[in-house]
Amino acid sequence: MLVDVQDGRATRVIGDRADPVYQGYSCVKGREQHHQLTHPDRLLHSMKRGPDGGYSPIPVERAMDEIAEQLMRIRDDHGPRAIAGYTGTYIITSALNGTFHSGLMRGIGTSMTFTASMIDKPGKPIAKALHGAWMAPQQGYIDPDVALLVGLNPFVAYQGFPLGHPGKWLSGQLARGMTLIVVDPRRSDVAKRATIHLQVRPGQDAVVLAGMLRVILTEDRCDADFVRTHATGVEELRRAVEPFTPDVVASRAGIDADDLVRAARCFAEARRGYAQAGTGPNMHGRGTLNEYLVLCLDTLCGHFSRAGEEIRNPGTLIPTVSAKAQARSPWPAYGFGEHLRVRGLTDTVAGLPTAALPEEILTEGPGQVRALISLNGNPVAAFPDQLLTIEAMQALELLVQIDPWMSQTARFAHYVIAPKMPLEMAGTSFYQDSHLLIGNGYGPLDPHGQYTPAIVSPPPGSEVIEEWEFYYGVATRMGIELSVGGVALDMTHKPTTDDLLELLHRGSRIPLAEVKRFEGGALFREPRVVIAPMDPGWTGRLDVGNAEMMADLRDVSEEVAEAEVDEEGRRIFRLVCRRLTHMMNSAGANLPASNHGKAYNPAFMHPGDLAELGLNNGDVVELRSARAKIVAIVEADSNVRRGVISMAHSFGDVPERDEAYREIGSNTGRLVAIADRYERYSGQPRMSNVPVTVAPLITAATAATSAAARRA
Ligand SMILES: Nc1nc2c(c(=O)[nH]1)N[C@H]1C(S)=C(S)[C@@H](COP(=O)(O)OP(=O)(O)OC[C@H]3O[C@@H](n4cnc5c(=O)[nH]c(N)nc54)[C@H](O)[C@@H]3O)O[C@H]1N2
Ligand SMILES: Nc1nc2c(c(=O)[nH]1)N[C@H]1C(S)=C(S)[C@@H](COP(=O)(O)OP(=O)(O)OC[C@H]3O[C@@H](n4cnc5c(=O)[nH]c(N)nc54)[C@H](O)[C@@H]3O)O[C@H]1N2
Ligand SMILES: [Mo]
Repeated sequence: MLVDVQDGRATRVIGDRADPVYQGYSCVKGREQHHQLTHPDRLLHSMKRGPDGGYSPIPVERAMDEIAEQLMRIRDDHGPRAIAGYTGTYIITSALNGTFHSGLMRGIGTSMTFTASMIDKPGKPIAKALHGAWMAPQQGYIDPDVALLVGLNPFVAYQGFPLGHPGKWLSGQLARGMTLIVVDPRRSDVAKRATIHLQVRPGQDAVVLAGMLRVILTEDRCDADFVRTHATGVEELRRAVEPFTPDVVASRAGIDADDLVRAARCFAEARRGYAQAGTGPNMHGRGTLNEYLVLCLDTLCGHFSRAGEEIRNPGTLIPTVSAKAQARSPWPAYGFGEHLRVRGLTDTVAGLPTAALPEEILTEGPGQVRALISLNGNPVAAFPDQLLTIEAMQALELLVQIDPWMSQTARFAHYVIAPKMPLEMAGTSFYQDSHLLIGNGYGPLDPHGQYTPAIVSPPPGSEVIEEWEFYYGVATRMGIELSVGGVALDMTHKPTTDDLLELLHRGSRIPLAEVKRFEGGALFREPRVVIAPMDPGWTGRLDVGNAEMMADLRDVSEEVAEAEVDEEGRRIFRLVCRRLTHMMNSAGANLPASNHGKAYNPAFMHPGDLAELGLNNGDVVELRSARAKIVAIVEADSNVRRGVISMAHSFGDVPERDEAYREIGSNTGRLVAIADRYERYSGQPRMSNVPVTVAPLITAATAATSAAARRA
């Protein structure tokens, strides 16, 4: 990005055309970020809640004194497990956040650390462990002849295509002859450009993917050599997908049988390609199975890079990866480490089940969580089952929220620590590289690295700190030693951010000092990394027939359709997740221009459904699930499948503020019940494909009249 600075203030942020990855492309949230630095609502001081519930500024050193003291007391009285940590999506504000947060938790002696990944796509790492992994990159974004996107939308959310300009990339690939297959109940931005769009009924992804696998297996369209050498479990998979004939899939998923067969053939015929699943298929209670079936598709088709090929992006600010053209057999996915006290849930390769954190706070007895340090996330806005989450936040003896805003969660916190924001801190492109390790579909195509110094100072008169400084300050007071990059920190003389970044990137493929020489970042192609051949006698295999996954498939094949009307004869709709361009989950509401005057999250519905319900665009309705109800404003969108309501999450606030739905939107997480079809691996409940009924509340016409009356 290019930032204009006048009199020490950032006045404009735009994309940098000279940047090799983004080529000038930027998203509206990035372009408007400078408005946040001086926004009147930004916290310029840390805050402490008083006995009356009101907040007043507190010097941050004193806040750290008090927090450290309370943490030590809680640990002494109840043991380290009573202290938990949570990190959310804005962890990417600094490359140092993850290291410092987990360092403090380790020092405290608790393993109760939770992340947003577990209410996102936990199925990805869990499925990978059940399936095994190729020890070199997948073909992924490099010259694919086919791309299969299951419930994700790169034009808005920037996942599913390589980092950079999504439209330019797709146009280039389509011109090369790539086939784009999209599976989505909504004709999303990316579905509009698809070669084949399977506009499925939500919640039926496993059915569709199993159907595609069945076509590929019965028509012998596998990459036979690859499968013979590197995979096992094919016969188990063949048996498990047998019930998913094209006709069964067509009737269950509400698509055309011929389209399914065509999609499967296109996918298998392509020489190179990739399949990727997004939040859609991860949030309806079968995320792990869906991710597993996606991996099986790529494995059967041999979509992996081979010996002698060069790794196009071996990472820049991470140690050099070694790559071999061989399979790593599966490894334990869950069932180890910390055992939660609820629902038999355990630690997993993706982390602890975040959906169960509120229950861990509310369940009495030894080990009960009493303190929470919440960094870069917003539980009250984003967690499934908002009402339970609120109850849990209220029950905490100590809640520390690190947030530049009095967010939904900050308003339950005992202390809110006011942080610096990205343009005020030095940083590196570390997360780009660390995301490469997640697997197919993350990170830039080419090895890009960047260091940026702080661009502006925080507003005059403010007292804001970098997130790591909070962790360092608390650790010092608790007598905990922290380390970065394996090097113990001097806990008496505070290091600088640059010192710490040096440590974090120790041993990286490109030394940080080298990256720093290129203002605005550069590509670092040398030294190149070539994929080595399989070790002699290597026996590792990818498993496409994992017993638990096959059992889950059997469950799916036996599932009976859920009711389409409730006891009172009201039609049941399916509320599905989606993202909006101007928001990043709960964040972005205070960016002035980007919401085009619409601060709420509309409930997008097909015009035919609106007509059937006697509703008009802009009418206010009540959406009711088995768990709770919210108020929403409907908006006609013919791209949404009939029977589906498409609505963004993390809007709205506590029930007391429900009346302000037009100004702050409504919280879809409130409609989610914590134990509704939750996954036994990740504990993630059904957060999409939620059954809801729709009841009219206020017509658009009445709403306009009363708004006019209010103004008058
Ligand atoms: N119903 C439903 N629920 C969902 C989803 C869904 O699709 N449907 N999606 C899920 C997904 S995928 C995710 S990842 C989670 C997200 O869950 P979270 O990560 O917990 O939620 P965010 O809203 O991303 O939290 C970001 C927080 O960072 C704060 N913040 C903003 N800027 C800064 C900054 O510069 N510094 C610091 N320190 N903080 C900052 C924001 O104010 C906000 O409080 O939500 C999940 N919840
Ligand atoms: N602008 C913007 N960008 C973001 C975010 C944001 O809030 N705003 N959030 C970030 C985060 S935390 C994440 S995790 C990523 C998520 O990135 P994506 O997963 O790409 O998220 P969405 O754009 O919501 O796309 C999900 C799609 O799934 C579809 N869908 C819903 N239910 C189903 C289903 O049952 N089956 C199928 N096949 N599809 C279904 C929806 O219609 C939607 O088009 O985006 C990130 N980027
Ligand atoms: Mo996410």
